Amino acid sequence: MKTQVGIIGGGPSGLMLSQLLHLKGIDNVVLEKHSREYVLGRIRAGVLEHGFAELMREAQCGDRMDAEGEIHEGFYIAEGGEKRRVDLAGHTGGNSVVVYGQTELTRDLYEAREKMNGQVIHNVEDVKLHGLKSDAPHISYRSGDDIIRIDCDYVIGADGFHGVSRKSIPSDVLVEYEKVYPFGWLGVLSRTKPVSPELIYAKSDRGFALCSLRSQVLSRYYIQVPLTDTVEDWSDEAFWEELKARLPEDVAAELETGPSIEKSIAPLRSFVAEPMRYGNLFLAGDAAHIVPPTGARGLNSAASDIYYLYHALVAHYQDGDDSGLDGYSEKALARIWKAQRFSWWMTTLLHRFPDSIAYDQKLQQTDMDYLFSSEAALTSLAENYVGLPF
Ligand code: RFL
Ligand code: PHB
Repeated sequence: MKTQVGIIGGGPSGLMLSQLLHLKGIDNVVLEKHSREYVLGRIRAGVLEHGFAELMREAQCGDRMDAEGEIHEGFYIAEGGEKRRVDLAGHTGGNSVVVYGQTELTRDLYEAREKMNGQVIHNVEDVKLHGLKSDAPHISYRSGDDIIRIDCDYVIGADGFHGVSRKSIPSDVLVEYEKVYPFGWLGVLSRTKPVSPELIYAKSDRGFALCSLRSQVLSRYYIQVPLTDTVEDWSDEAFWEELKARLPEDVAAELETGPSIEKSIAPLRSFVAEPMRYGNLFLAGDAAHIVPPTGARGLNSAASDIYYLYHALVAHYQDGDDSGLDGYSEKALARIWKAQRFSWWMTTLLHRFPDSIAYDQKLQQTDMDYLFSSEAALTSLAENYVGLPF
């Protein structure tokens, strides 16, 4: 098989790039390790920044998002029994975020790929990358007993944190920066009315909690838990009790509880791999960087990678201009590190750190007091949360 761009990974990054390139007449193939049902079963992001939403529209996949997604112009930070609103629109000249689940947008991207007869091959095994430093790289994978070879001009590694692409870069070339946090998030999805029309990020002595939503009938809640906890340790009842204990009393009193439809634990990690290009391999999304979910930056960081790659590949194929490809890693990393800084900051502001000393706690409290006493600090939070320009 031969194509122009071989994309590894059928998550949001890979599918979005595939769709955008196809619309510009650039031939590509997506290789995905799992089935479509499996990919759609993973409950992840809920908040999309404006730039991501724009990219969905450019990919001609924005109709359902625009009809069913909710525009949020603010969110709350709760602490010490009260909640205070962060006015995103007011601090960013009218900017906002869209609440629309990753599951839904991935479904939209799959459907768009299908409609255009895009090539998305599922359940591929043993994906290997070859000749990345040459002008003629190829990808191989196993399907049953057959080894299939795909020759391409470029390989895009959009196969998430555990994928094979990043690992194909020699260790003397790749530099990895990593910070692992001493806790995770236990998330519950439930068919209940969300406790608040806007998200609530709650800091409490018992640990962090987040009230989020997918729609007015579907809620998504998280609580910070020790890394040693497992999903089996948390019955639905125990989860709801702990969540209530971390929220202001008036919010807890309004909380509608019900059976969980999904329950999972995600460890919190910050990670960046540099460079994001090796020969004709380009990394994008979680394959190159991870943030703790506190600032809702993960998927949104993937969006800027895809935006830069898309424009760079179009410039290459349409105008013979390689400056975008040559500058990709540096340009993408500049924005990535800003998202890293913001996610680290928001995580540090809101979580309970088991090893923190009294001095750290004083600083954390001062950071919070400063935030709500300074228009400049609130503006900084707001402009990062809605997304810095691409
Ligand atoms: P993905 O989604 O991990 O997709 C990678 C795909 O590659 C496949 N794959 C392979 N395919 C072929 N060969 C191989 N060897 C392969 N190895 C892996 C995988 O099966 C998979 O389908 O990466 P992508 O596309 O870069 O997308 C990144 C996002 O998924 C991620 O950044 C976000 O979900 C992060 N995130 C959030 N981001 C936001 O912007 N806003 C949020 O509100 C938000 N909330 C979250 C989140 C992530 C969470 N978890 C569970 C980590 C909430 C949570 C709880
Ligand atoms: C979610 O709804 O899953 C969500 C929302 C905001 C975050 C993280 C996760 O910061």
